[in-house]
Amino acid sequence: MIKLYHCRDARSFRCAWALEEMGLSYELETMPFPPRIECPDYLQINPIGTVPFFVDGNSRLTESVAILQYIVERYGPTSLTVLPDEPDYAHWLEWLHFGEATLTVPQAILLRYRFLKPEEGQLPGVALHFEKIFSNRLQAVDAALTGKSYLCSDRFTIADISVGYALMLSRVLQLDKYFSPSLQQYWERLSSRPAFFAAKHRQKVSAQL
Ligand SMILES: N[C@@H](CCC(=O)N[C@@H](CS)C(=O)NCC(=O)O)C(=O)O
Repeated sequence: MIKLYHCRDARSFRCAWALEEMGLSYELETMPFPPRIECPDYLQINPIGTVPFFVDGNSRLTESVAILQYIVERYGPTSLTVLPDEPDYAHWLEWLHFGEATLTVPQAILLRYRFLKPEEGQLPGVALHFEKIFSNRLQAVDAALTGKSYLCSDRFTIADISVGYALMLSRVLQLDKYFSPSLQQYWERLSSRPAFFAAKHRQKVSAQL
């Protein structure tokens, strides 16, 4: 049985969303954030204290995008992946990793220095700097979507989950003011998927256990 350690709306949401898209059964453990402080026993499970932590038999992963790749490759075939012999393969790999490395990392820094730290630890200048970096990078997503419903291969794939999570976090961080009308439509397209709703519902139920 797959087990996913999670915190509400953290990067582990990407993994829950993909598991729901694939229709796989899994156990979800939703912990208060940040787990390494709120659940010190969690460090016995994942010494770096982050979520996601994903367990499937002897396989253990802590990187949300690696987990997306694991899920589609281990449990496919599925249209959620793009194969090396498809024309959009390189483009797909780029967006898959862009979602975390290029979009979510500046968001996480902004979150830390604008919202999470106690007030005396906040660094408004650093947060603003990363807000500008993020809004600039968002324009690349907008450009890639010109004339398209999804980022790659004319279909929904895990690249959309990777980037879609950054759009979801943008709303929490009040960065959705940078969404163009077409980016807003893309976000609405992604977030109206039944699997997106199912993952949201699972995390809500799991947090109450
Ligand atoms: N690159 C990793 C980042 C994992 C990560 O930093 N997760 C955050 C939550 S979104 C976390 O656990 N932060 C808690 C902490 O650093 O203590 C991924 O994509 O999964």
